[in-house]
This record gives sequence, C-alpha cells and structure tokens, in this order.
Amino acid sequence: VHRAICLGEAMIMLAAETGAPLEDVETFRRSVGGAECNVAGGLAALGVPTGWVSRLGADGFGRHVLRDLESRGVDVGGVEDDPLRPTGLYVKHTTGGRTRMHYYRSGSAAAAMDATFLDRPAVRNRLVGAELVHTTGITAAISTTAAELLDRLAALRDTLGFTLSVDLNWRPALWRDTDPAPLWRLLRAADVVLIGADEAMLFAGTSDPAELRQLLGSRSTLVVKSDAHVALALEPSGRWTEVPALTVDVVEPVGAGDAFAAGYLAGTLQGLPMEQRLRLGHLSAAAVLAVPDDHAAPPEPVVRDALLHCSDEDWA
Ligand code: KDG
Repeated sequence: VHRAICLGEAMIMLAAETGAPLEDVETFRRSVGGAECNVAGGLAALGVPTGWVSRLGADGFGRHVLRDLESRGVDVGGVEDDPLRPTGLYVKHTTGGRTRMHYYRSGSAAAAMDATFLDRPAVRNRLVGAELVHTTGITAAISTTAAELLDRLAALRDTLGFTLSVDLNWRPALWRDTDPAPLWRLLRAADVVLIGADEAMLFAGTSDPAELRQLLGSRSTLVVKSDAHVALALEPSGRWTEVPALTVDVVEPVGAGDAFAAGYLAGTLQGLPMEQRLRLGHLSAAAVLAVPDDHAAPPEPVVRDALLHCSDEDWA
C-alpha cells in the first residue's frame, strides 16, 4: 500500500553543458524531471512508500524515466504507455546565472491524460489506498483534458478521503493565452497548498499569506516560501509557524520547491510537529539547490535527525 501518490508529467531533461547561446550548444546531459515525479522521488527517499501515476510514450525516453524512478524506489505500476504520443522533453539552459526552460511537450503522452485516466484500475486502486495525493499547477496547464482530470481528482478526494496536496508551480510559459480558472479551482479544493512568494506575486498579485488565504479559502494549510527564505505555514485554525531556510551555496535552483514539498509532506505523513515538517522541507530543498539536476537525494538520516531536533539557534 502506498501512503502517497504523485500525479503529473515526467520528462526527459536535457541540460545544456555550456552557457553559450543555445544554437551553439553541442552537448546536453540527460536527466529526468517533472515536478510531481521529483516530489515522488523525494518522498520515497525519505522512506514514504510512494507511487507516481502518469502517462509516458512507449519510447526509449519513457523507458528511461521508468527505470530512473524505479531505481529511486518509486512505484510506477500505475503508469500508462502511449504507443502514439511521445514522452515530453525539456531543455534547461543556464546563462549568466539565469536558468531558462524550453519545453518540447505539447501533444505528449501525459498531456493526453483525461478524467477517465483515474478510472483505470491500476490508478484507481492506488488512489483508494493512499493517504495523500500530490499534484501541481503544471498538470492544470498541460492540456484541457488534464485540467478536467484535476476536477475529478478533487471530487474523488471527497469520496476516498485522501489529503489533496497542490504546489502552485506557476509556469507562465505553459499558460500563455489559457485561462487559469482550473488552477484556481484546484488550489481552492486542496487540503495543502504550497506556494513560492515570487510565483504568488505573478499568479495572484500578492505573496502575503493572509491575503492568499482570502483568495484561496481557509480549507487548506497554506505553506508560503518567502523571498527572505523563510517558510511559513498558516493552518486552517489560524495558527502560524515560521522556519528560516538553511544557508546554501546555490548551484541551480530548479526543483528545490519540489524537494521542499517532499520534505514537508513526508514530515506530515510521519506525524511530525509543524516546525519539523518545515525544517524537513528546507533540508530536502538544500540538497537540490546544491546540484544542477532537478532532484537530489536528501541528507543522510543521521544528519537529518540531528538538524530536525537541534535548537533554533543551531538551526539557522
Ligand atoms: O519544479 C521543477 C520542474 O519545473 C521541472 O522539473 C520541470 O516539471 C517541470 C516543468 O514543467 O517545469
């Protein structure tokens, strides 16, 4: 039985090996990315039995994604192959300290997910046993059918009783002229909402937790990661908890939010107090900030435990 299920697109990431203009880059390093599968890998690494459900092309890239996630301990039995549509790709290119993502994913196997995907026995059985289901705003953006699936997922939460966790993951490049109404519905239906302060400004025009709560309703525990690198949780009861981030030499930040989500959610499933959930989020994020990939193994259990239980002065 899985305690957590993550739902969303995984892709092959091709990281440009130099910061030269993209037209001049000859070598790319292959890795696997995708917000929800990053979280799945993070949860599994923290000892939470986790499944990732999605669709992949029946191609070599899809097989690589499966192999990679399996090797990280994620159950991929709920993944559906598509013989017609490809596995999505993205290129990550860092120049002058700034990372850009170039997506090659429209018409991908995952974009063809629709509400009936949740009725496939391999998916449905996994949702029935799960305590927590995590997805992100990226899934709402990849196609109208995927957005419909999310409405269905929220309805299923009401009958199956899992906790629905949503990370905003605002990706303007995927929305362009698309109405974000499905994303607002998803966020308002969620039990846990994770948001970065900078993306909250772009998406909602505010990063103030109290104002965000006005916009999103008070059903959820809202976790805001602020510009000052503090993570703040605002619970439905109105209780606030704040924990500063660790100081890290940042190599490349993409994926740190997913790692934070994995740490926070693992801490939640493990019944940790709020302060330690946020610390586990920061600890997991720190590991990803220090590497060029979008995911990384969290710190070893001894280091983790020491930092989870140290005093506030030793923490920051
Ligand atoms: O959060 C990290 C993701 O942005 C990255 O892994 C790729 O899923 C991705 C996306 O759509 O940007």
